[in-house]
Amino acid sequence: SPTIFTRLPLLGYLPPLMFAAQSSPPDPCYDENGNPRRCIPDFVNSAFGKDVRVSSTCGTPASRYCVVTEKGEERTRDCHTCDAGDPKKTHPPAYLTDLNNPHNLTCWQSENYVQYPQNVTLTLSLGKKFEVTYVSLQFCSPRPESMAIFKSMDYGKSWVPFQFYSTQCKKMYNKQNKAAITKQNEQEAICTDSHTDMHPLTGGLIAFSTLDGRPSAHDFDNSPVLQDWVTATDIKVAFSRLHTFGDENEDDSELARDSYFYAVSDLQVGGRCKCNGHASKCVKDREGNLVCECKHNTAGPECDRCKPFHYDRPWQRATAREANECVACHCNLHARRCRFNMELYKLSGRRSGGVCLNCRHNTAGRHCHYCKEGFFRDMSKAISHRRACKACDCHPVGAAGKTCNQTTGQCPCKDGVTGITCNRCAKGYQQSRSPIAPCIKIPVASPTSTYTSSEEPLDCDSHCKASKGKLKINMKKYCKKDYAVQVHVLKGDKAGEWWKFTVNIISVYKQGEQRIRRGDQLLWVRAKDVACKCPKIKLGRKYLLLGTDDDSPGQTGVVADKGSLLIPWKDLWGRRLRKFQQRDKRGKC
Ligand SMILES: *[C@@H]1O[C@H](CO)[C@@H](O)[C@H](O)[C@H]1NC(C)=O
Ligand SMILES: *[C@@H]1O[C@H](CO)[C@@H](O)[C@H](O)[C@H]1NC(C)=O
Ligand SMILES: *[C@@H]1O[C@H](CO)[C@@H](O)[C@H](O)[C@H]1NC(C)=O
Ligand SMILES: [Ca+2]
Repeated sequence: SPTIFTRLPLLGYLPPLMFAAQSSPPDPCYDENGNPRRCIPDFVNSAFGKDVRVSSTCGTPASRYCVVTEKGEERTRDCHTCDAGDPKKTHPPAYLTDLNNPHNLTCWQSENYVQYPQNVTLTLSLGKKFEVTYVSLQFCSPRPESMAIFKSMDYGKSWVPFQFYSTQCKKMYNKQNKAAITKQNEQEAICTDSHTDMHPLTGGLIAFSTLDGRPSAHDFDNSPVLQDWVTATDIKVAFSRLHTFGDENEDDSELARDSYFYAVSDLQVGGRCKCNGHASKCVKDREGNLVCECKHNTAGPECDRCKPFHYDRPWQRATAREANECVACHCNLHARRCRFNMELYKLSGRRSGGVCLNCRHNTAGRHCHYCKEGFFRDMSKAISHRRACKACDCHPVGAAGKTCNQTTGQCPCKDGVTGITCNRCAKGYQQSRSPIAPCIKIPVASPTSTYTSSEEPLDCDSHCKASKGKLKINMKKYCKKDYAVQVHVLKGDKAGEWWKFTVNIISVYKQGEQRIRRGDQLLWVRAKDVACKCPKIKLGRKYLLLGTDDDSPGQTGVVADKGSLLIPWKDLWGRRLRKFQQRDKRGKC
């Protein structure tokens, strides 16, 4: 059965204690080592000083009322005036929640004879969620015959009953008298007639204790049902039926009716500002709303969620054993936002579920813990450094992709390309004009080198097939070619896919379409042909060259290819070639 307190703590009107400016009290939300621990706001009378909306107040216009007092067996009436305009005779609703001085009771009072089915309601808005431990009313009139206490958790939009009082529970509220509360119905309001004792006739108390008789009350920390049950933003008291001592029918005179009203000297709602164990006090915010001063990285009017960027694990109410503080996401200083992922949290063994959003400074990953594509780790800096990730800067032509090795920064280079960004040709390679193969192997048959290197293109045999056995000269070969000259090879330069030799033309034995003059000329040979040694060409040597007219890659010059004859010069060939020349002129070719 609900407890009826005979004495209640006088709460909520203590003058604030003055702390010396320099001695700030320790934060109850953290222990002496700075570790978070559960903290709760002080237990207060949350009704104190608040406005109560009432549906009936005497005094407008001024009216007479009489107080019944008992002297032994005899009841006498003591009559007064209620006058809203006279400060000495007024009984406004403010007297419900003013300072409760037992030596000078101030009472709110209703109009006379607001009898069933009329009712009188008192509505109190707490301004935010509180965890209510008790609701008490101290009466100046006799206690009502029937009354109900309701609570709202949504600022008065909807109401649920907290408790009923009646001598006729079934009839008034359709409730069984003193029904048992079990684990299955812990959020059930019960009805009781235990307040009906008539003594004292005035000054009686009705106090409803929200947790009394509820099975999980001893384990409140672990009972979301009861945590919810005691939560309220608003409290409403409805006086449904006056106590008329059974005499309303006998004596329906004005005199009798003047004694029938409700009067209350003190309405208390004892509880704590609801902060879920994450705040030790509630304060007014900028808009003047009462809010928890949240700690443990929580936020919201009731510290009922994690504050931004602290989503590494789910929000939880603090318990006596565990503060359950919200934990910041681990983003290595590269992200300002994150979200919680339940899957990852479960996978981590319920340790960490935060996922960083919008990693900055070119980082990527759940914790912004590696460099994004196209960037690599600068190991000389911590991962949390703003410049921990450097751009790969892979060369647009030399690299095979834009992504470099995360640790070394090495870009993927195309064949023959080297350098961390793939910006150089490797040793033994030369730049080409091809974006596909920007560096090609320098022909090993380089005229400037000796023929020692065995590295030559793999397909030289087939490449050079047609030019085998061409070291002899005869009329037939002479006739097939467009030109025949004696050359002295002076110099050779690589030019892309070509070799550009400077040669001195000593003699001209045959002319093609292009006029070949004696003197210094350019001789063009494809790099591939040079690399395969067909023709085999060395600087400083003299050769007999027989070739065909071909467009040279330069503006001028002679072209030789694998089909050309390039034969080391022998002096005896001078006469033979003159003969071929004569025969040619006679049309023998
Ligand atoms: C009692 O309280 C009322 C209202 O606060 C005040 O006006 C009055 O002076 C008080 N009387 C005494 C005797 O303190
Ligand atoms: C009070 O009575 C009115 C009708 O007079 C009814 O509509 C209302 O629901 C009652 N309030 C409560 C809280 O019982
Ligand atoms: C990056 O380079 C390091 C060191 O050379 C090597 O061990 C690692 O496998 C490379 N990573 C990738 C993805 O190639
Ligand atoms: Ca009062």
